[in-house]
Amino acid sequence: MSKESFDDHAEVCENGFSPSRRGFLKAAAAAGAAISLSNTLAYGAGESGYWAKDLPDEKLIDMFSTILRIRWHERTMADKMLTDPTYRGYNHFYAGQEAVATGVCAALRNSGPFDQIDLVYSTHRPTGHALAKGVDMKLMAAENDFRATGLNGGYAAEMHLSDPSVGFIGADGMIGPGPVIATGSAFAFRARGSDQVVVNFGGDGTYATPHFHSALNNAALLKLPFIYVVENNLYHQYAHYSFSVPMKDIATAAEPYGIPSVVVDGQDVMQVYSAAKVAVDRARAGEGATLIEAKTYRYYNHWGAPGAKPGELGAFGYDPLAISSFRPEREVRAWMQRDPVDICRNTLINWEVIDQAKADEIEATVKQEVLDAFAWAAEQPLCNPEDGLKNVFVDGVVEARQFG
Ligand SMILES: Cc1ncc(C[n+]2csc(CCOP(=O)(O)OP(=O)(O)O)c2C)c(N)n1
Ligand SMILES: [Mg+2]
Repeated sequence: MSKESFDDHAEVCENGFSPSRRGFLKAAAAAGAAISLSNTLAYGAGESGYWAKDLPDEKLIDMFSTILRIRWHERTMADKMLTDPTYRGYNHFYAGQEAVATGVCAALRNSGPFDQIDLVYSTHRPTGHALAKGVDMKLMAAENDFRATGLNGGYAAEMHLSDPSVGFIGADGMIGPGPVIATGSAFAFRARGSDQVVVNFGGDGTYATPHFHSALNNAALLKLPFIYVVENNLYHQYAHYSFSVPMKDIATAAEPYGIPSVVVDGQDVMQVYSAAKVAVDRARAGEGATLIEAKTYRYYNHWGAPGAKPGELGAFGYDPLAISSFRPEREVRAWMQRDPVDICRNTLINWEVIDQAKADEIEATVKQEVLDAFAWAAEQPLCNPEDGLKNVFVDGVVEARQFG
């Protein structure tokens, strides 16, 4: 960042510690323009979505179905929270961000033996990542409602979901430490000579943690097969990201570490897939880490469904959990105009992969699958709260181990 553009931003901050969004974005745009993009990842002759055009029709349809599966899972769960007093589940909803998880996971190896599949480390907002990585929806729905037959016996729920069988190492309620653990896995792959790849998803809120920088530093020093996907949805909890990030594009943070980075439109699954494919190919080839920043937006409030109405997508207006109304309703509606479901559907129709009738048919099938998953989960036995610590501690003595 040039001194002038840094000063621009500093000036905005001086006009009261809380720069207005508009002021911040104006200064950040100037800063962004001054940033050298020499390390920006070149993907497909500069054409966004380039690599996706090579995909077989079935794979593209599969990506559309995944976006829809996430969308209807989130909507159905939000409606359950709003209307069913017996429902225990809760979630940090991922609706609006579906194209990010879908595009990234479509570029990964998601099935096969555990020593061959790629790993995903998720966040406190994990249900989209889980479904995109291949976690069974029924088992996840049961888990989120604390059912004994759920994915993790009903003891994990949303913020501790995990399914190693598909390489979904898990959700993580702590903001920050995930990427450091993820680089540990990437180091193990490198040490073993495996071509597996590790993806860490993190929000814009992770930038200001030491773990973000430690992970990038280690990934660069050790040339790890590691991809950090920053999902910049503009807010952490109820604060705009300008409160903790001094530049417009978090992707530029990779530059001092010598790691290539790219900013993608997180609402366009083809762009996300193409960037992820380039990053995965680099990592598998032993060329090291990549940082991808996906600009995106969440349609619901930070947690749960305050401000939402049953049957309607998104949450508007005042969030009683926030100190004040933290985002303008107009902003939510503007982002909903660039909806990842619509963008993917229109692309597939333009590419003559499907027509509108086929798109409707796929959506109807997905909706039914989601309803079936929630209906199945509701019939499952509940877990025993008394057994909550059963799988937390090991019985007996654990011998110290050292690998030679
Ligand atoms: C170490 C730690 N500090 C604070 C919190 C509380 N917290 C939960 S989510 C969140 C914000 C996360 O923002 P971001 O990374 O942008 O992800 P998003 O919620 O936007 O997906 C915070 C501060 C936490 N879970 N862990
Ligand atoms: Mg965020």
